[in-house]
Amino acid sequence: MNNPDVAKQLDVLRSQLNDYNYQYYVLDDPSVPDAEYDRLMRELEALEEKHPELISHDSPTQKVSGQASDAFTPVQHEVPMLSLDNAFADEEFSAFDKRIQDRLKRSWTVEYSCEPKLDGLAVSILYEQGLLVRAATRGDGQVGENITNNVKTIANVPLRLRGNNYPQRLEVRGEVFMPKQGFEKLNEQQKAADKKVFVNPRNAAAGSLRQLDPKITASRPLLFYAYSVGLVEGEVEALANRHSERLQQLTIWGLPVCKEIDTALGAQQCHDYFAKIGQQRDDLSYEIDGVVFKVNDIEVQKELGFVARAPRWAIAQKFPAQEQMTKLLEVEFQVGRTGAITPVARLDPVFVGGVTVSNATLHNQDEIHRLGVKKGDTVVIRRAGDVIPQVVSVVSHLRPEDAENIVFPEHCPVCESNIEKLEGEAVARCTGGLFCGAQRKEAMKHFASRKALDVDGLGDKLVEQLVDQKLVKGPADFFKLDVAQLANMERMGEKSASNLVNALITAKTTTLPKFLYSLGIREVGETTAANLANHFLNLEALKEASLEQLQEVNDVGVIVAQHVFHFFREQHNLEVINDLLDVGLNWPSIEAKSEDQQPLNGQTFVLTGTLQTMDRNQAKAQLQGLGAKVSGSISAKTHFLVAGEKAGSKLTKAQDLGVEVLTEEELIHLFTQYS
Ligand code: I6G
Repeated sequence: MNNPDVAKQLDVLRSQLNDYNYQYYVLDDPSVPDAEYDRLMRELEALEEKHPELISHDSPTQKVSGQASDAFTPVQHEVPMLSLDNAFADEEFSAFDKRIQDRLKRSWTVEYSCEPKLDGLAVSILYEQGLLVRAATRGDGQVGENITNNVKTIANVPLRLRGNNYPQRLEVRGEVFMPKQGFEKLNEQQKAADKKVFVNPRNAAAGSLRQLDPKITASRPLLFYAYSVGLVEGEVEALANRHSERLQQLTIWGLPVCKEIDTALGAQQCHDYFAKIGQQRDDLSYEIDGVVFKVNDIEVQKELGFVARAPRWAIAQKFPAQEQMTKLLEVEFQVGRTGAITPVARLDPVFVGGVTVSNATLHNQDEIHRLGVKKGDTVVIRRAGDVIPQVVSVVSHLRPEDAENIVFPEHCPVCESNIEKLEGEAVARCTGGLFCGAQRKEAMKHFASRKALDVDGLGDKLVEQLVDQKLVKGPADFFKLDVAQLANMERMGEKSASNLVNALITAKTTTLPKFLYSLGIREVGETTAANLANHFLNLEALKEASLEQLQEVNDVGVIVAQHVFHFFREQHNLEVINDLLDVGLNWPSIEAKSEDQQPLNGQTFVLTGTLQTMDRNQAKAQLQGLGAKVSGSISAKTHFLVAGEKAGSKLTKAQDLGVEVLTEEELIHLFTQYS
């Protein structure tokens, strides 16, 4: 091939790859699987290797190249990068809205652009004639640091703008961040490699961006969302005069913008937007710490101008902080239902994530070690959403001289049995089984809980009292309680006691899956209990099952099979079961499903990507109901892969192995066919 032909082929490949990248990152609508993208990329790399003289600066292969020669050298911002004023409540936002109206001496309903405030790092990216020529940190707002080669490696940052009507010089500003999932994965890798783990996605993003070697940045899952335009030169008229439309325009030029951005008329709609984003916060794929509201009309923005270092036309309304510092006073060791010993930090109460927190989990011994935490330390506590508060780090320079080591106990703090930690397991366990008061109490709570026997009115607090007062020793004892005994308990009266006795009578008739789940066999959750019941059909057959037979059940591997097998060989577990049958626990027998009720029997499915009309658990349950086995990983034995949106490596593997791939539509079709 002569050079003009190669140049043409390179052009085609580059433009195809740029299109795919744009569809994936900006439009959120990929048209080809990742494997196809990778294949084209390899083709481009090979061709460029043969013809290095034809490599262009904006070739997709150049994202992970470049030297760090100008890394961190100062960059003067031609238009200063300002900061934002903050509001911490709706009233403060309303006051801001009123200030705007007063200043403009007009009474009108202001239109705002509403944007989630991503918890990342502000950066400026300069495009000249459409080519990315420089990227810089915000720094002090006047002078930042050059991070061009690092920013070029960010997957969704275009090296060249799309189209041709962009201004000759265009500075785009936005946030570089690390999505939550990428952050979790990176920390797992760091842990496995005995490297430093990052405290939160923001720190991970900062650490990843400030690397002298851009290859390290390239290996980190960073993304960028544009939030405004800075310097503009030439063809200024190409820019819209509403901020929200400008953002829209940036996407047409190939720049990614956060999908949750919206506009609102007046303060009330802004309050509503803030509340809505607050509710969605935990489900967003990235961390945010508030919402930025900007007057949408650019002319009005100009009229309002700036005060000190912040614009008068924008404000950041913040959520309550999710991290706070406090003192770790003491560590207690809790014993769970399966004997797992969890160290719990008792804290000087602190207001974090919207509530007062006085306890936080330290997970296990390895975590205490990893954090290097001592009693008396000042620690950073994080509470996000409904997740149990965590100790995320130690503020080491505040360590007092009398800080004490945390000693993990060798004996159970409740029953004094030995504590054992199996090779390769992070969790240490009390070996006392149901002889341990703590394990018994937790097992009894589990038995009465909603997904198990679901006894109305038998909540955790009441179970605790009944166990503490030795009125119940095993679960069968619940059914022997009378109204007088129950009426004596705290916050109980004749009426609620009598209701509870009736609820216990009703609960005696249950189902085999619920009964199995209620026994609290290790690793046997709701789904496994249902699979065991549907496979063995009755309790006797399950009790007698061998390890091999147990492993024939959907989703039951060696470990679960061992737990089930050993459970039914422990005398005291058999006594618990017999006592329950003696007090009258019963369930209707399960009929074996006929062949045509199990049309997918013998077929193995794997689910991947995001499904639009159902969640993966629903799809899994439905497939299992039709007799299919649903596995977590692809192998030559897999019959079908159901690929939802953004299916990744599993899809590639399925294609490599020649496994049939079904779309969500085809899966739904399958369900309707058999319903
Ligand atoms: O620091 C910021 C974060 C997010 C911003 C910002 C933003 O918009 C979503 N917008 C402006 C105008 C400024 N800082 C100055």
